[in-house]
Amino acid sequence: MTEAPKGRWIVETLYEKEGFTCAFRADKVFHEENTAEQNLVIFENALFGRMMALDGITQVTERDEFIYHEMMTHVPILAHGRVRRVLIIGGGDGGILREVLRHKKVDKVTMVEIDPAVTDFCKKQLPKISDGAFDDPRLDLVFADGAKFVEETTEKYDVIIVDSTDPIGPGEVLFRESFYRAASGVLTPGGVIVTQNGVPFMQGSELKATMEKFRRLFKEATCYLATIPTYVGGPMAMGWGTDDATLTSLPLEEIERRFAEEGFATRYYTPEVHKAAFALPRYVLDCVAP
Ligand code: AAT
Repeated sequence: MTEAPKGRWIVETLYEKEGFTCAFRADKVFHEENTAEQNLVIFENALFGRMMALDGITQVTERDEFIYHEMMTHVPILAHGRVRRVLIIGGGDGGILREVLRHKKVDKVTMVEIDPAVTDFCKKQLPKISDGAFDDPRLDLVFADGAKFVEETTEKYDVIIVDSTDPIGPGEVLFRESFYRAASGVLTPGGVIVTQNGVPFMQGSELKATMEKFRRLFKEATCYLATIPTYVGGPMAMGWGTDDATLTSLPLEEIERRFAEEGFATRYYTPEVHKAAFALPRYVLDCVAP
């Protein structure tokens, strides 16, 4: 074995109990603290650029964030087609917000993040991720627990994007049936909820659990896939719940027409990728279907 290059290694903790890890060399640490909610570290890595880990789990990197943020946002918004109001749960780095705001027809975005320190330090140390999105007048930024927010709000949303941490720590409540039920109650008719649902090759039971709950709450419960290199272990599943079962079978030409009308450029999302993302391998289908 060759000797590893010197420097501090940030070791991914997500699958440590199961006997697997990977590590990122921190060439420079910009910020590290135990916030009221979690351990936060923002550092520079030679391959992935600036990145943030929470409780030892990679959350976002400058190099590959576009894949996750584009797919979590443009798939539900373009599939729905008439989105004006969006609720983001989590997403403190501002990447989902940046992509949502590219949709001209969206006139209000509520973002509910539990940890103000994430937003604060991402604005300072990872400004490329939000790219000015926090200054947009369409934004209503709320610092609160997303599960509590959906129980209490009287507002309705066309799309809910749950950009949460894994079901460990503060994100755990965002995988409970009570949260999904309350979230379904704040959707407008035909609205869509999408959720960060982990990498099914590694976290299949997590996807299975969400899908069981979604099947009890929505006419259509499925997921779609995108491969994000730093969420290691294969493609990530994005949970999909809606009462409008036509949204996943839109003709390609219709998705193309809606995307062209928006007129913005993407680096991962294309209408073909959008449609294909709902094609699921057998081992993923086994998590989705009973
Ligand atoms: N944009 C990709 C980054 C994330 S971060 C997920 C965010 O969810 C964090 O900012 C965290 O503070 C916030 N969060 C956690 N729990 C709650 C809660 N209960 N209410 C509101 N916000 C919350 C996603 C990374 C995915 C990692 C996959 N392994």
